[in-house]
Amino acid sequence: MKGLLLLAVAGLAAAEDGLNAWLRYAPIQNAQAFQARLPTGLVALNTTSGSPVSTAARELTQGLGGIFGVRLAASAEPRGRNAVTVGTVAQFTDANPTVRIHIPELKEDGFHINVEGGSVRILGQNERGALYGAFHYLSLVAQGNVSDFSLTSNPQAPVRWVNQWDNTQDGGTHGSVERGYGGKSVFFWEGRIREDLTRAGQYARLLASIGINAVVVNNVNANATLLHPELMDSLARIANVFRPYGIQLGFSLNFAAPQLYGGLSTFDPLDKSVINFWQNVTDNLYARIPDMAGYLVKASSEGQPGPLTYNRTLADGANLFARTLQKYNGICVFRAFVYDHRNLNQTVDWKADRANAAVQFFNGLDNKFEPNVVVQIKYGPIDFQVREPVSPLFSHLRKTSTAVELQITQEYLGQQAHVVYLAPMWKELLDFDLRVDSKPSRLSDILNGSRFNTSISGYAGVVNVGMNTTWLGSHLAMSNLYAYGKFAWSAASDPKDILTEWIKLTFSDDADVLRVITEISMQSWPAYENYSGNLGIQTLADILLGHYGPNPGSQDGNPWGQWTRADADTIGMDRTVKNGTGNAGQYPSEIASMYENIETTPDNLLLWFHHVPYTQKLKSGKTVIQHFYDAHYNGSAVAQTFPKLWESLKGKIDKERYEHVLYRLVYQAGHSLVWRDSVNNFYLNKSSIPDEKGRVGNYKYRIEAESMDLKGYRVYNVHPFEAASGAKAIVTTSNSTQGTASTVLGVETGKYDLSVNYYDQVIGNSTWELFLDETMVGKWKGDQEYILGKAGSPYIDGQTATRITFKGVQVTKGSTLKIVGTPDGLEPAPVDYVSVLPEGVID
Ligand code: GCW
Repeated sequence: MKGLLLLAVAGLAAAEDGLNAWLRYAPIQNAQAFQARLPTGLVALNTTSGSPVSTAARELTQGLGGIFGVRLAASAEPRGRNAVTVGTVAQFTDANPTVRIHIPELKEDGFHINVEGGSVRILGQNERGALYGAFHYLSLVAQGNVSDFSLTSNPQAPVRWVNQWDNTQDGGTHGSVERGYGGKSVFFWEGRIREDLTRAGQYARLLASIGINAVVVNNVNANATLLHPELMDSLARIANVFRPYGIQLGFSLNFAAPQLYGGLSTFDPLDKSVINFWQNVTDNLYARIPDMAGYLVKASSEGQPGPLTYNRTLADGANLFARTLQKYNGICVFRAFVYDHRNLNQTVDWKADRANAAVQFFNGLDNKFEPNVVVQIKYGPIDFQVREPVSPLFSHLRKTSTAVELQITQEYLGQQAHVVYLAPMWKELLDFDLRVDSKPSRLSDILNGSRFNTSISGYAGVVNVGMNTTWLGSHLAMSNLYAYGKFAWSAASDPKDILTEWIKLTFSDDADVLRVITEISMQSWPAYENYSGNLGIQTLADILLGHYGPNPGSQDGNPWGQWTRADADTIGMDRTVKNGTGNAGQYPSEIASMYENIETTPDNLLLWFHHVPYTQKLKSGKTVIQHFYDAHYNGSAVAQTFPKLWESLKGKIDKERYEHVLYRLVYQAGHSLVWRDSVNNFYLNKSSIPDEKGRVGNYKYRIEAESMDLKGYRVYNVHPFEAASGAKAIVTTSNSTQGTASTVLGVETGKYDLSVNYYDQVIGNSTWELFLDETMVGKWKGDQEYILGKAGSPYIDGQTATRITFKGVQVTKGSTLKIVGTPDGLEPAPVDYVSVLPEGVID
């Protein structure tokens, strides 16, 4: 114990792999000083193995043991003086018929905690609530809060789900987890459910600790074969692993399963045989998993089958499943992400708009849904972009329960290779007042059911963890999962407070650790927005490939409808009623008129709602184009500060996590420059309007690889052109030829930072060596695909462009800089440029 404490005080926590995330139960500073105020006994009001209350008891034992070195002994005394008592209110009353306790009203899953010295009472409205209470208590004491208190906490909404986009098979276009950056599925492998579900259980534990009550385990792009009886049996094994944590299993359905799997000639939702098919499926699932949460359905969306195939409505589709679930109290969550990705044509139709789709498809259906249907709506009208207005559909469905779909996996937001703390964005969305019927109508009040009096509304988070011990692929990304749980429990949560809590639990309460991680995280979303797409233009990622690196041109000219309509003079989507797609008119009148007018549209959504000249003046007085240039410079400049900030924590974070995070922050700093230059050069090229500050297109510290003396390397025209400085890179002349690029340096003798921008494709692991005259400065491999979980690309493009920097290198005037590239597999050791930077300069 003493040893442990010393370790904690010195801040030298042992190496950690992230598996326990915020549930580390690490010793805290001064733990010994709290001993007198801690319970020594434990009263579990239900000791049945597998019950959430027994799980709570186990956590309490483990937690108090880890944090304080206390050994809780099972106490026989039902009131538990100097003990922690955990169970439901009813269990407590049964065990103590003569004792009267006053507890404020508890809602389903709510809990009450009362701490008086070492006597601690944790009572839930149900067993799940008791478990939540235990986790809450442990979180407080793990943060050093052992004073007397009494608190009651109720969730704002009953639906607090997570969605996993896990495929049954690895491979294909999306691998084991669609848009997952943390490794393979924790549930499925080779078409079956994993034999070893340890990680599924650990996941359930993490989720329970933040109040999540259901997990949809398979991708919304669902595989019908999961309906095989043997696989249903195995699904029940997952449910068994979840149950002790109060987590229910949810299941995604393939709308065409009656045909694909059941051998019927139709999947028409009104067809009798189809109805029977689904009832049978539901009966079979509930026979195995009596407490199943329900279904999640993606239908008539992105090529997925659905009711529209038979000219039936979305309500017909949702009700089909909802009715089969009613006798089991299950719910059918039906996604609103419905649009036509095949026929939208921006060239022929100025009014075509994917953002309009959801309201159009759900038009007239508000009173048509069965009561156990929840419509799950992505926060914005398009698709998880860095900035979107709240989806107008939330103001149209007033008799139907709705859930907001948030995305924890950072699909368009850096794929966990960039730090982007999302809670501030969610907070803005949840606080947004839609002014339905000119009355206060905050999104959060629609979701908690109070605004429209709906009973099963709530939250859905697309999480996509994987087998990686970091869960999401990056330690810092886990603050997003933590924050998601907190927001699903209470939208009144504060992003910064959540972060503070998470840092204390995940790392330590050291003042520097708190300051640095807070600073990085709180700046990360604005910085990312600035370098990836601002003024509401969307994240300008490659939308046809990985949704990751910059490719502004990929937004337009295809039916996916994530258009910018950028041409030589103008940019932005005209979504006004008077002249555009009419999308602004889908909002309640006060909001509609705000977005209809340029003057009242906030600058950060200007290009979402308006099509304007590049010279349009913003409220700041800047033009749109100059704002672009400046924002991309500012955002990437902020990202440059992250590695240095993090380095100040050396010795205060265990080595394993320290190195892991540093690697990513250095990568992010480099890739943010790729973003900056790609986007800025793309719009410079389009608009021909120069940057007032002369930066865009002028890089005085750079030596373009294509201008060096090349042997075994040749010049390569990069597509899209803006993914390379000067539109060109170099590649080896064959995939077995070593290439050399050299140049004589004209800079004055002194210390410089040498940055090499190169491309790391997924088709090989080339080696690069950098020399100054005959001295090697550094050698590295193109192995990022094994380290960063982001989507890989086989191309030389904005997804693979990356940078390595060697700091403080002594350079002599007239010396020769040489890069030697050794190709591997199909990767031709590509190089874009070298920057010879006076120390402190980044470009
Ligand atoms: O954002 C898109 C993703 C798809 C995803 C789809 C959806 C599961 O690129 O990978 O499919 O949204 O939400 O259904």
